[in-house]
Amino acid sequence: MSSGLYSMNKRDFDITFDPKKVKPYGDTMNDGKVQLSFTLPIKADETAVEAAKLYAMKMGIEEPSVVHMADLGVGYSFFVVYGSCIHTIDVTDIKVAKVESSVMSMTEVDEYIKNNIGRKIVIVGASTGTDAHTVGIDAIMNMKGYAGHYGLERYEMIEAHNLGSQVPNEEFIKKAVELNADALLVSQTVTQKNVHIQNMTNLIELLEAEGLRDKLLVVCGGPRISHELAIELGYDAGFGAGSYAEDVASYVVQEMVNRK
Ligand code: B12
Repeated sequence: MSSGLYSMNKRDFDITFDPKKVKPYGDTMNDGKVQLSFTLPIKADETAVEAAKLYAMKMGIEEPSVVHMADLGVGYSFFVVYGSCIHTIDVTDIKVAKVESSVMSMTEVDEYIKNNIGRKIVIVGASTGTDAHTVGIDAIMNMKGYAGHYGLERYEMIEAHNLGSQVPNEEFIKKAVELNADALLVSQTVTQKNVHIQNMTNLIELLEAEGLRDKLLVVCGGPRISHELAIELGYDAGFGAGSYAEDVASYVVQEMVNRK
């Protein structure tokens, strides 16, 4: 009799990982267990519990149980639902557009600039449009950095200018010209009603109209930003959640040298 997690035996489906049919993992392989939360615009009572289960079933959750319901007032209720998801995915066929540069440390980036560019580079960043979220752009630019990764202001060979939040695109461009920027960093957090798409597109259009687009590297970042979206919107690169200053610094300096 065979034993062990990866052995093939009569309980195969329960224990065998198949990259073409991946399901969430709860406490056994392929049990499909997920926990999700959502709000329904109905008052919190027994009917609402049934409504939440019904909705979960429509999302492909088998045997849903409402493990938490909270009355949000004025006819809204919040749910946490637990159950088994029936859907599977094939992970062998996934293609992800990603930034093509090798990540260097802060010291390596400074050395790379000295050896390959020979002058300080200028990076201007902001959270633009109506976006008031500053923590993301600060994480990338501020001297003290984020999660143990120093921000661009700390780099010896980078002159970093953080303009803060709610910076209109016109003002951002004006400042970039004044400072003779090599790269612009745009942070976008709020994506409600695709406001980030309009704002990010507007920046590219303004840069193109002023004949500046090809003279600058334009990079964006934020929790809902992907490299794929960035390219689609006319940016050079995009960085999502969990990026650090050295990721974007490495990209910018290598790309500047590639384009020389
Ligand atoms: C703090 C916060 C606020 C604060 C912001 C204060 C400040 N000074 O920044 C305040 C209270 C002002 C606020 C307001 C609002 N907020 Co708010 N906020 C948050 C919260 C709790 C944390 C965001 C944060 O600081 N994250 C930490 C940083 C470090 O992470 P990050 O931004 O992802 O940054 C990393 C990467 O994305 C990347 N990155 C980010 N930018 C860039 C740029 C470049 C160039 C690069 C390379 C990388 C990069 O690097 C960073 C480090 O790894 C989130 C919820 C959450 N828990 O995430 C909601 C959240 C972002 N807010 C949200 C909303 C809806 C709002 C409001 C519209 C609410 C309202 N109805 O008024 C307003 C919008 C105001 C405005 N005009 O922008 C939503 C956004 C939903 C969406 N996707 O649209 C969230 C997700 C909450 C939610 N679940 O609904 N918010």
